[in-house]
Amino acid sequence: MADNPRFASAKALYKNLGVDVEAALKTLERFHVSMHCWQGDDVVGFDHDGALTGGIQTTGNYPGRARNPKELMADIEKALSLIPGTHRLNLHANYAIFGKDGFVDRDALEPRHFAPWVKFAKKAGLQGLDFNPTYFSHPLAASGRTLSSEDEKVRRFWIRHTVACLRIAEYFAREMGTPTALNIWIPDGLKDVPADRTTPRAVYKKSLDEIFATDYDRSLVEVTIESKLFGIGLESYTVGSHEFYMNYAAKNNVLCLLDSGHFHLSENVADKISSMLLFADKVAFHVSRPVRWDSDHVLRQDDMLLDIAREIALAGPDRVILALDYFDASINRVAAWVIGMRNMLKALLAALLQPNAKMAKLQSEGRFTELLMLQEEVKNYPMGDVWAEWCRRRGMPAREDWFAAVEDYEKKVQRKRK
Ligand code: RNT
Ligand code: ZN
Repeated sequence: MADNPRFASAKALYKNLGVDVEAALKTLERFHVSMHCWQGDDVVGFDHDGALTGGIQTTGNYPGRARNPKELMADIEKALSLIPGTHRLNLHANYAIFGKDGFVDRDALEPRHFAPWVKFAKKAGLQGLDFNPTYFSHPLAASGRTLSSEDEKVRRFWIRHTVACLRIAEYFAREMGTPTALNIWIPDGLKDVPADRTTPRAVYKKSLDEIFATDYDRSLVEVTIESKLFGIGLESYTVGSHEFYMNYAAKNNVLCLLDSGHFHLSENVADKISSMLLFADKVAFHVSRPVRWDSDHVLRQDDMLLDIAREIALAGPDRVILALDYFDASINRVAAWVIGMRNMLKALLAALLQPNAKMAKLQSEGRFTELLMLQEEVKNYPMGDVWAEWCRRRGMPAREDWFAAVEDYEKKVQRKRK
């Protein structure tokens, strides 16, 4: 079949620039983004009735929050039907599904509590499942300390929880046939100026050492550790800081996870990637959008995202573990997923459609005027026509017409949840 005229002309323009559009689309297909289940229900999960704690917060009360596994799965399925590509689902331990034999606490979770998710993932054609132990919204996290707790009973509970999660991650990987990323983020910190910064970090290091002393299959589970700058109510000190994890990862053969909302606002997360990858096989991401603080807004195609996507695209699909992490409760939650996922993919496509080798050569030859000129000119190339063609090939709505499906779903399904 002949290419549609807009795509054909875009392809010719890119060719002139030295960019192979079909090759870019092939590479784009190899990025499997892990979509975070927790956007659908405001990070509540299914294992408690209490508030969301741990220094994170959702704001807004748009109608239609998913309240149970069935609703959440239906919403995820609706979102996936509007997102081109083959992707992954990122689950948290508090999304365990308790059947007839009832509730178990987080330290006693087993693969069987996640069997319905595996069934769902296979049916939805997902590429794999990723996992996160949940160290927040739980009575034993109320002190603000989990794996760094100096209360041995509390610390032991969270160690058992993490080991249980390693087993569940192995189960996901075996079932899905792709490795599972298991991401550790603990909220531990202090509201006010610490008297002792060392002890909590030393305790936490000991806990991680104890966890990783258990055998787990490293070909199935890729452990990532996520740093943070501060949390709400924990503004002055975070145990799991960037330096803590960067050093821990380097010495213990696990991977760092960079959440783009977890750094000073003027810090450029994109700039970190090339350094990290000189010292590790992979780097993991929670792509988010901080607005004035770690606020977890839906991704926009802003400079931050484009810059991160460019570094990720240059590194290539095999060297990154890519997940999204935001939770906006003020807009339709299915749309929040669709907009964020499509924006991540659009940003990757924009990066892949740049004459990257040519621009690198200009830099190494010191031709900075020409480089600046080219970097700016490529911004106005017809990326949207290539995106539209990719969507068409994948049987997905290309432009704003996807929104009608979300509006319809909101009216017929989400608004009826009372
Ligand atoms: C919190 C971290 C963490 C969570 C999710 C729910 O600041 O970003 O990744 O958002 O695990
Ligand atoms: Zn995160």
